[in-house]
Amino acid sequence: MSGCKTAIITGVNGQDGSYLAELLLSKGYRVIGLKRRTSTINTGRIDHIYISDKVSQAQFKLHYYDLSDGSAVCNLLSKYQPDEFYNLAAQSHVAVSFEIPEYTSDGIAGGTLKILDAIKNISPKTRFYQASSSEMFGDSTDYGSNGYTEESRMLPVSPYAVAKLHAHHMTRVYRQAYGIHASSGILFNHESPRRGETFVTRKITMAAARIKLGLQSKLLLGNLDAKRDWGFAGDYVEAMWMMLQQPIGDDYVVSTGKTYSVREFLEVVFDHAGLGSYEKYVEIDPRLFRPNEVPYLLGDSTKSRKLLGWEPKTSMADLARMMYDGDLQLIGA
Ligand code: NAP
Ligand code: F7E
Repeated sequence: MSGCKTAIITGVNGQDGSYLAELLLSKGYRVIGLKRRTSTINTGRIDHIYISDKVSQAQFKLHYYDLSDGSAVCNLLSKYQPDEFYNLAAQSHVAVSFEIPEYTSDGIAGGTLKILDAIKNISPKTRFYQASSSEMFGDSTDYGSNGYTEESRMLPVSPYAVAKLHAHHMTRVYRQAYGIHASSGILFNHESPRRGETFVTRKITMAAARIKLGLQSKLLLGNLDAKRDWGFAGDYVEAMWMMLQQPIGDDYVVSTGKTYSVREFLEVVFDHAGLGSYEKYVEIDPRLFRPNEVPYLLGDSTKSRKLLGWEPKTSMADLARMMYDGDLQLIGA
């Protein structure tokens, strides 16, 4: 396809990959989505794009890929010479990373390095986006009243976060050493009706919907006191794209600037569901506590707001209600 931009997205069938693919297609991009092979079909979040009459086969293509496969990246970069490359693939569950640290680390740290090095050698004009994470701040106390900034000290406390920090620094190294247009988005937690079902927000909204429909009576959870800066994934993919439209690559915090506990998220959902107090349904399961916990996350996205012109549009309460309503419809259908 000539005349339009081409973007490669790893993890295209994940939560963010699906929203980003929609955004880029709406802007006229050709999107090359990379997904790994699984024994059961895992394209539920992108099937609507794949079968849409409005999106041609040439505009949206899928290829198999794995973060461990450097030759696949080289082949795809040679074939497409993309304008932009968004690296969203990851074993993204923090608790799981304590059980499979080597796999998590190899994929995130090693996989990102493979991509950066392939861009340097094969397609150096390709602009690169790395999905960095607020988890990298860990339990660092280096934040002000508005939260962590791009300059705050990072003290990761999980294998996932250490691997993300490796990839984050490697992105900066390739930017500085080789002049690659490479950016890291330090994204704080972002959720949606497409959120994976084992993350706490979706676990809560699905359980509340099932309780409402009489299909479930209890919800087992871990630490209710952890605080997170929760935004909407649909808003956050816009910031990813904006980063790659800047004259040079850089690091950007993307967050709402408001933080709430898991307990507060529960209260909003159970109130919206008309179920009364969550305490009637929630039981604390010690198995769901992590060996290390990130107690508090609040992001200061002043730089993104000023330089990118980005703004979050969705409050935690609106997000919680959107997710519950989506689950009620899904489960009740
Ligand atoms: P997600 O829903 O878990 O999606 C991750 C994607 O990566 C999925 O498509 C998954 O495929 C794919 N993947 C996993 N391991 C892979 C491997 N070895 N090779 C190739 N693909 C692999 O995550 P998300 O919420 O969309 O997040 C997108 C990225 O942003 C991730 O890198 C995550 O770590 C990072 N991040 C997320 C948040 C957040 O709050 N959502 C915040 C900061 C950073 P399967 O479907 O086959 O598993
Ligand atoms: O946990 C607590 C848990 O798994 C949030 C990923 O997208 O955001 C995400 O990581 C909090 C933690 O997200 C349960 O202990 C209590 O304090 O939804 P989560 P996360 O660990 O913050 C960051 C930015 C990423 O980069 C990651 O990829 O909720 N919590 N009870 C629980 N968490 C889960 N999953 N399940 C529970 O039952």
